Amino acid sequence: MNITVKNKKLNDWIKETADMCRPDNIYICNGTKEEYNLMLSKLLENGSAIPLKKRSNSYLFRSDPSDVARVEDRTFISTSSKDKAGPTNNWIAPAELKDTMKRLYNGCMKGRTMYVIPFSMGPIGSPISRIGVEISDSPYVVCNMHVMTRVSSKVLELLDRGEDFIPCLHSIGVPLGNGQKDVQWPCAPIESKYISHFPEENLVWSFGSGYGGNALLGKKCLALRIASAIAKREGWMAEHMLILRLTNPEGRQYHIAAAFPSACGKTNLAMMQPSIKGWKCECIGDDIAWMKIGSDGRLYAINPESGFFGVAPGTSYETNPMAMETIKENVIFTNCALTDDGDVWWEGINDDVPSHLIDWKGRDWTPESNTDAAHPNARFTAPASQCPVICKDWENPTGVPIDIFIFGGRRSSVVPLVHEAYSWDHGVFLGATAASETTSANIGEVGYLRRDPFAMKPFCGYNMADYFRHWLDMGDRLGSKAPKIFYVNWFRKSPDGKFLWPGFSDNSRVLKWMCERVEGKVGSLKSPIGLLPIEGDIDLNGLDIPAENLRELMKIDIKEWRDEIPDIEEHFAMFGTRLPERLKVQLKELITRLG
Ligand code: TSX
Ligand code: MN
Repeated sequence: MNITVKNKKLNDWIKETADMCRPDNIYICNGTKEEYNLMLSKLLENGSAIPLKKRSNSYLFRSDPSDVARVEDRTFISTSSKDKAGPTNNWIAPAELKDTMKRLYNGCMKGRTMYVIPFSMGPIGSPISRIGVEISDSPYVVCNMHVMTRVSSKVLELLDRGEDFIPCLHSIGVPLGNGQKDVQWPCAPIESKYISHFPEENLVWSFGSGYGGNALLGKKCLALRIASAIAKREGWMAEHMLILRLTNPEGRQYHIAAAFPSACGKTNLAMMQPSIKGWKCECIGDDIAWMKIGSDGRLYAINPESGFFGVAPGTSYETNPMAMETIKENVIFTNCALTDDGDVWWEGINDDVPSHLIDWKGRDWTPESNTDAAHPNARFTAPASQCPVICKDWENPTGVPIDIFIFGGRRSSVVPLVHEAYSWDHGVFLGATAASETTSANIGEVGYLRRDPFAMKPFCGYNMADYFRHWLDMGDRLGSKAPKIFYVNWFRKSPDGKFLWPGFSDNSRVLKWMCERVEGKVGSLKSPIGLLPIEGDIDLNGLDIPAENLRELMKIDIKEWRDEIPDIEEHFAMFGTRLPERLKVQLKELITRLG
């Protein structure tokens, strides 16, 4: 061991874990550049990292083809009773799951180094931040954690002074025999992968995968699943939301937090640059928001992460120029294609397709190949500080006061461009019933409607019905200071299958309308599903869009909406008697308004 640790809980845990996993060495991380370079030199040496000539200090990794995404059916919320995990989570009793996993962990780090990674989610020392420690046998995980979280000896100092932490244990699950050569991306077979959460004791155990959310335990495991359970107990919120700041031409700032299911362009919205004159947009976070009620009674949000772990395919100067600028240097790419001149490439990056590439599986690829060159879930890991429009307050320990919540989904019909909730309870109903049509980016059948309440279905660390209740409780506490709630759909299509709304930068027009609603500058029209913009109130200056398109975008078809009801009822039925009465009331009122 390279450093002595004074925190007793941490020391005991390191010893206990080493006794179980039996690594050859133990290394305590300090988050320095030298340490990052040391990890990379190991990864370069065994051929796991490919240096990119075209991007300074940037590397490409290729995962095992079986280890390319989060594994939802291998993800467990292990609470004392199945009811506490609820109908949207996989559950195994803690004793049984620990027993199974201890057998897997037994000797799993032989021939490897065990890295102890102390990290802070949120600015170090912020009252909203939390400390975690990840133990992992993957140097790739160490590098990614350096970018995505605050890994630092300052965190160790806080621990030494007795601060508590959330233990996150990770192993790729591939011990090495004496002198055995490592493979490029070691991982365990799917049936021995486990992404386990013990929210009653603030503990994460992950085994068998080296990829993203399965392995970078500060993100989905700690900052969403464990944090959502802590937040419920302590009266705050851990949400799957981007955070942005909009500034109007008079300099008034509005802070927006927005939740979208996958494949809706959340990172694109987080870094969006307005097309309307005089309005400014800055990014605070693209994935997770932790929010607490401040002494003034308003809701304050921080981004617990320090980097972007973004989906590469589809990212371009057209869809997200600020992301493209962010990923020019100091980036870890995973499962992208490699160009002959030493750059990365992916589907949708630009219009010219190279005549030759090495694909994400390491094979020669040409435009005639009928496979993707980059994996659809290929990623970039980049420091948030490199984003040209990162907000100067993105690391403010107090957070930013949220004015507006947005929920959304991808719907080719039925749902209008924007509507506003009648009340907090109605807004919670909109979040609880949020739905998106599946795309090729999802697994399973394309184009069917999937309910993803608050975009939290894969990330809520306890019973989703109790989570709905928590949202209602937060509204009661916030009272008149509660953010306004809106629902958007950028993806409505005309009967001939064309997108009706230009999206991207022009979404600023919709956000502007929301801000003017907050100010009371514009009115609204009552409809059965919520409040709609009055014609002329959404700023369409400089936008060439037929009036007919706009009417189509805002159209509420009563029959189509009545047809939605059975699906919402079925969705709610899953939660049984645990579903809050106030959401049943919202459903009844919607049915009544639809007549
Ligand atoms: O991210 C998207 N956003 C949010 C941007 C801030 N995408 C990409 C989704 C895939 C992840 C969108 N796609 C958006 C959007 O608002 N809208 C659409 C649909 C669309 C696609 C192409 C066009 C228009 C709309 N092109 C032209 O109109 C030329
Ligand atoms: Mn996410």
